[in-house]
Amino acid sequence: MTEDIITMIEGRVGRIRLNRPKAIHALTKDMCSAMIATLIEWSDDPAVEAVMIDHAEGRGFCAGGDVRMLAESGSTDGADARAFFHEEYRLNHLLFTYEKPIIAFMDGITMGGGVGISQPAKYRVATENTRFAMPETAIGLFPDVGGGWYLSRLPGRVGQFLALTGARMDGAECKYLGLASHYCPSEKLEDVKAQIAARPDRIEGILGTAGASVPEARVADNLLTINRHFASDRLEDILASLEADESEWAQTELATLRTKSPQACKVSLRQLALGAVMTDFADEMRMEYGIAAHVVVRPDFIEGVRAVLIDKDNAPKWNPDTPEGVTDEMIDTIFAPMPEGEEWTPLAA
Ligand code: QUE
Repeated sequence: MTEDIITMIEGRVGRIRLNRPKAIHALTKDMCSAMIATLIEWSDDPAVEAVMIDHAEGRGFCAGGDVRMLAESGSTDGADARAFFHEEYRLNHLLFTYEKPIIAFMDGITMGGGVGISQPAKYRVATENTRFAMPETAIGLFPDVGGGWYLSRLPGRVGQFLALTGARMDGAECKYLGLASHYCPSEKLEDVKAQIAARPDRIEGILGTAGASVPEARVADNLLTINRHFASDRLEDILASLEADESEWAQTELATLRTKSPQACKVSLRQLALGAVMTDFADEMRMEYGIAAHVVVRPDFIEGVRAVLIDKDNAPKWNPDTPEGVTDEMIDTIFAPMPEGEEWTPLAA
């Protein structure tokens, strides 16, 4: 098994610690497999009453996934990329349906794949270090790992705003929006974890007591503006709404949106619209797997990873390079179900 995941039983709880500090604990397929194996083992182990997920050392909880590998795979046949997504989404779904309480500590960067392993937890602890985002439209991807489920269930149109712009939320904003269930200063985390390990029947009280006061959430001031400008599921409408608003906020968000992949933005809007009305999380993951399989072999993903993470010129050449260039037919193709026998399936119950 991989050394990038540390697992242990401490007191009455199981602990899963991400341990790949050189990549801000971004997830590899082996890390997902190791977490799945451990969670399955603990599911019928009476010595494990709850599971805590955090990161072992260094900054950040989890920066996402192994996107360089994904882009390399996407530039050939995409098989390794599909295998990664299949395993990662199985982990996301296992966490979502897990019978024992899970506590995720979002103490630092929590983006992409990190969101996928923290949002399904019943207890999601934010701190003053939390930097939450779904930044995938910057690399031609879309807010996967269940993003279509979580983001579409946020207040108003905040989810669409986060999906399209990749805006970062701090710990107070996460608490305000419900992305975090609790807020706790990082200096108290070690003590909180020790208390939970000793008394997992008192998680709620322990987190509540440690919580103290939450700083003000800046995003609260912009909610009405966000709801108004991001009201439509059509990218062209959102851009037109921002263009018509001369305020600094609108012009900044407009400039941000224009750097993102138009294809990725349109995919995200449809994904959230469909995810909003789903009643089974497995349906969301099945849909996302189909989207991912189509999107990884398209030019925007490979170009986005090149521009943002490899060459770091931050000058991606999107294809198509305008919202109007991305047709509904193109999006239909991306949302086409996988061929029979190639669909995503959850782990057997
Ligand atoms: C958009 C993304 C990702 C990103 C940057 C974006 C993403 C991701 C990473 C990332 C960051 C640091 C690492 C790493 C991956 O960055 O999904 O392995 O060490 O995983 O603008 O979607």
